Amino acid sequence: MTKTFSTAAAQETAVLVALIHKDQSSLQAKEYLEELAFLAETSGAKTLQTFTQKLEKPDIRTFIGKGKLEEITAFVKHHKVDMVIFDDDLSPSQVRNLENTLKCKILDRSLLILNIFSLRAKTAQAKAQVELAQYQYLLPRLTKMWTHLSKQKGGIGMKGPGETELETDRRIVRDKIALLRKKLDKIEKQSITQRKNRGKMVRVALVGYTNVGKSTIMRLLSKSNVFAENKLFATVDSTVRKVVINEIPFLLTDTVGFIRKLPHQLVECFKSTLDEIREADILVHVVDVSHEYFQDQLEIVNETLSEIKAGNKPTVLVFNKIDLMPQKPEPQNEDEIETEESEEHLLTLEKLKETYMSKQDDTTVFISAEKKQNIDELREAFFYKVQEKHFTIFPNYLKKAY
Ligand SMILES: Nc1nc2c(ncn2[C@@H]2O[C@H](COP(=O)(O)OP(=O)(O)OP(=O)(O)O)[C@@H](O)[C@H]2O)c(=O)[nH]1
Ligand SMILES: [Mg+2]
Repeated sequence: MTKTFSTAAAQETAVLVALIHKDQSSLQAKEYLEELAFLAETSGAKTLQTFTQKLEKPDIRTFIGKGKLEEITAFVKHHKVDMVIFDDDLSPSQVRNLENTLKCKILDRSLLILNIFSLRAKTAQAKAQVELAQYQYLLPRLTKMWTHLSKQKGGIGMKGPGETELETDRRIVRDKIALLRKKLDKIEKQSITQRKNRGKMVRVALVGYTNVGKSTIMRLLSKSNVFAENKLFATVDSTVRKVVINEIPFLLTDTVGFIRKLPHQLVECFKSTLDEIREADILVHVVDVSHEYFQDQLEIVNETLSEIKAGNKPTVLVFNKIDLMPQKPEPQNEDEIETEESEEHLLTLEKLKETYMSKQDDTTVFISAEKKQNIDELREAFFYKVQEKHFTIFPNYLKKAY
């Protein structure tokens, strides 16, 4: 299993590792590693090789077994690999032991995600939130060995707080955490006031897995210049815009994307950003229907929404990127018999529409934000959902047709 991505001159190199066990099939491990490679790429690292190992449970000392570790060590040495990234969280002692053997940077999925967030955060609030999460991640790992290695190696996973603080003791990190908490409390108070000042307007939040097209939809509907790109976590700060559809105004919020195994430190630190979702009247759950594992992503988003107590809200389910779906083949001539292959094609858009539109209670729309397909239907769905809520806030308001 080798994955190669476009190379830049001084790009750091990475090797990825995942386990296969009773709760994680080889197919899932493959899927997670593909995503981990995308995370590494977003961070600026080139994946040279991926390794998997069947193990009932992670080795308490080195996460992977002895033989596999030897195999990876030989690869790392031969290719002068900069870092080994594990798909699951490692304990501080596992990191130490692995560093001793592999003699390169050891990262786990959480650290990689934290690193991307720290590169992306723009507002003072997002910056402080990420910094707090990084310090909390760091605190239990603050050991002499880690300090020693981190001082030698810069780059991915070693930036942000810690580079100098690592040399000092835990108390300084704890003080930093307390300070950041205070700073965040202050910002939080300001944003609560801001949110109150927004008046009674209906509030809609775009939610979904990372890279599904939330910001692209935001840009389309609010005609604003929200940042979108084909990388994970393009958005980590939430943006609010006023949108008017058929004379009904509402507030639309673009939010941070979700991902599986989202570091718990981040969820906790992003509380106020997630409040935008919790306090929304309506959720617009965006799904990248062209993604091989979109159903898993949909479930992960639903689980995360429940975890942050934002499940059970009126929702518009938007299946985006339909332009990337295989189309139903046009029959060449009338007598053409359906082959197995064309049957398979039927599991495309048509089948999906049938399944989801009949099954879900929520409003479901299939669009392409990029190619502007079905956008009228999207506006209509927004309009009816917003109107319902608007009606409860302003009872004298007369219902309109779209
Ligand atoms: N082909 C195609 N690409 C799309 C569509 N919608 C968005 N994209 C692309 O998908 C990528 C991600 O879009 P974003 O709008 O940044 O996605 P996001 O959900 O905001 O992502 P995060 O902020 O990272 O969570 C970008 O490269 C978009 O151009 C679509 O309908 N079709
Ligand atoms: Mg975005």
